[in-house]
Amino acid sequence: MVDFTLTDEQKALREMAHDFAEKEIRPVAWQYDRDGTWPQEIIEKAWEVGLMNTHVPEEYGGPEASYLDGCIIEEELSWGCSGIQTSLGANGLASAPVGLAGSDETKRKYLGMLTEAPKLASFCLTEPGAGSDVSGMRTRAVRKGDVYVLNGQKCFITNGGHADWFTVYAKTDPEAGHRGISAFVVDKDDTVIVDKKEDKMGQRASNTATITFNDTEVPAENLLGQENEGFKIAMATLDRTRPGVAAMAVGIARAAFEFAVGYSKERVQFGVPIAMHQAIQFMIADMATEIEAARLLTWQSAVMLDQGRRNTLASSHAKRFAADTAMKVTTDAVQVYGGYGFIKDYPVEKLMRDAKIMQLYEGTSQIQRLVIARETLLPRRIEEPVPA
Ligand code: COS
Repeated sequence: MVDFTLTDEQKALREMAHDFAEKEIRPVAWQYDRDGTWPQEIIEKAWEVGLMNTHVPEEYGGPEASYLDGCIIEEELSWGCSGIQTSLGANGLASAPVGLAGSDETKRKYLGMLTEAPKLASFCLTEPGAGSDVSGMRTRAVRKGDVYVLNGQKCFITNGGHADWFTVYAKTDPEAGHRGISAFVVDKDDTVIVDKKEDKMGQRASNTATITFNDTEVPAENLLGQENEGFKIAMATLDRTRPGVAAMAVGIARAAFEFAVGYSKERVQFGVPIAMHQAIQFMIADMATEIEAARLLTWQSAVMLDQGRRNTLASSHAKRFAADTAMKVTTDAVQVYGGYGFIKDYPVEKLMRDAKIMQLYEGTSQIQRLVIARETLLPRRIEEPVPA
């Protein structure tokens, strides 16, 4: 049976997340955007009420929420501010590879760190020379006795400046392309250098850093899965996190849509509120349809995960469509506001800047199309490193 109705628990969860977004995030969102303020207080409050680390299993101290529940939360918090939600949600990306391929001991230690205190972790995949082309990475991990020694640089790392540990991808066999990458959990220590805090166009309340590993020694037991299995762990991770990013894009789009609807009823031109003009009505109608469609694709990609099914295609559909929708809806919201939309005193230009990153991080809209094209034209059986 296909049922798009949320359970009473899910409705309560949505209400709780919305309430948090409205009371704790919205009142400071535009100021934090302007100043690039790190939302430490909000992180602590969100952790306290259980809006972080939602996928961590109960045995490691988490609430073990479903992927759909995660998406419901992410849409609401991102409606509040997607930059702040990026800071709140990045633990999910960093901890997914641990959940997928870590030993019980590794999970207990590192997932436990996140659930015992409001600590942060970062996912280190991208490098200055390896963005979409993951297998082009140059960070090296060399086994020396009981440790791996890591050297290299990762960039655009969310929460990098505040993380206590990192999931890091490095070449263990540089000649083997994607089959020569391994994944590790790395503790923050003196050999892990946070080089740079990026000054970004949008999502300015999130921290984005460059991280350099300088002869960083990682205990061999911190290898995730098997040696040279890192590429597949990264891909399986992104399959699991892209629905959440899609949900965030829906949240941004919904925020812009609500502002545009409200403004169109107040702003008078040619003697009537502009909502009376068909030119505006059609823009509002398209926004409404696209947001609904984006949410349905998002939920589908999450529910497939909850059912234990591989969701590579569905997750790329959702991420691509929701991100492009957020960009279009926020751009049109600025259009509805006219010249005022371009002014920082009004709320929508922030949303348009925030939306842009949705088409870039966790795989650009072009990479999602590439995945969709491959899955459509050349469907293949993909062996995951571990069961879903
Ligand atoms: N789950 C598990 N395994 C997967 C997979 C998935 N979703 N997708 C691919 N694989 C496996 C393939 O089966 C293949 O396995 P074999 O070695 O057994 O043949 C291997 O991984 C390589 O796959 P593919 O040939 O598709 O790799 P490409 O180098 O062509 O890269 C893209 C694929 C471009 C899709 C990948 O590099 C990518 O997603 N890039 C974007 C990265 C990204 O999102 N960066 C954002 C930063 S993270 S915030």
